Amino acid sequence: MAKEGSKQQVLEYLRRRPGEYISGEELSKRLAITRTAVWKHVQALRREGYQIDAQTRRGYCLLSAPDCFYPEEVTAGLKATWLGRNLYYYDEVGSTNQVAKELADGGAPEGTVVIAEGQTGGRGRRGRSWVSPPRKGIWFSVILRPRVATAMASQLTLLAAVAVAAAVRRQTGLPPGIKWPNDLLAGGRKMCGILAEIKAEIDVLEYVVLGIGLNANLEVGDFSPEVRPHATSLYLELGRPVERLPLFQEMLYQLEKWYERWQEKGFEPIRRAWKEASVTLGREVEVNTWRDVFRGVAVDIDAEGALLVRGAGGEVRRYNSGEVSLRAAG
Ligand code: BT5
Repeated sequence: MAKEGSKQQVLEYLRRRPGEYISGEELSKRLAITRTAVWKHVQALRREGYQIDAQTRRGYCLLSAPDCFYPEEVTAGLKATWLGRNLYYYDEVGSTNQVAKELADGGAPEGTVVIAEGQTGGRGRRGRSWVSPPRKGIWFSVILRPRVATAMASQLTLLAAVAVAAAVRRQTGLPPGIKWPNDLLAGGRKMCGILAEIKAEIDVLEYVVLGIGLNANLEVGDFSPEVRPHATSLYLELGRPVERLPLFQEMLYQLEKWYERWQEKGFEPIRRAWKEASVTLGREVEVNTWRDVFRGVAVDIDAEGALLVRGAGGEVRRYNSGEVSLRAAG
């Protein structure tokens, strides 16, 4: 029977010589398998979405790879050195955050990433759900194990927002706006959400699972009717589909870079980048917490990442968490 490992090897050989034909004979010799086995692997790769040309005399040539997150596709050309190297790929899961939490409980190392083409039970904060249709978005979770006080975990949400915004800008040219604490917006609509879940002792973090959902190629009909008026995607904003794989690779790279920066230099560089991309500061906002509702102007985020809101009477309140709605400008 054709082994899975040699299928990967066939792919690696084809990938190493892009645009060139490699004969079935050469492949069978190099991999010590029969030419029939080579042919079976090529057929299997085609079923996975690889376009491979086969010509009687010349052999095989890789024409294109599918736009999906097979680990071998993600790691080929990944600039991140540790984040995303340990990668779990699923065609479909309930929630990548749930899978990542189970892996983290089982001791998975820092930098482990779980990605799925689609989620059947994608989650937002406070039990809300996240629309995650197959192959349309980038739905993934990262396990981090920073040795910091539990109170600092909320900074990771802002860090992720900064990193994802940078990746989107670099790959597509579109600069998303960040709405405190966890949304990326384009044209005033939500394009990306971030869900940080932690496991901690009273004062020390054990791990953080950072769940990130980016609407890449969703069309209007992919959103549920309730979400539709407030949501958008890169496809809808740019008017063309985006390649998800390079975008995902850039997100992993930016997350690694910003995380390392945070560990070396603390929150200040993130605070600066966050403020530059913010669409919250200077705006009239309404903050909802489990305690109360407060209206005022969002004036700043402080050295810990908390939002500072000045009310009509001049009183400034500080929020570590909460729901913020932007009120009409003016
Ligand atoms: C969030 O929650 O924005 C966090 C979303 C995190 C999703 C990722 S995907 C990978 C990982 N695995 C998971 O299971 N989750 C994470 P929140 O701020 O509570 O916003 C949720 C609200 O956004 C919903 O109540 C809807 O109104 C809206 N919404 C749902 N799906 C959306 C989508 N695809 N695009 C834009 N808005 C959406």
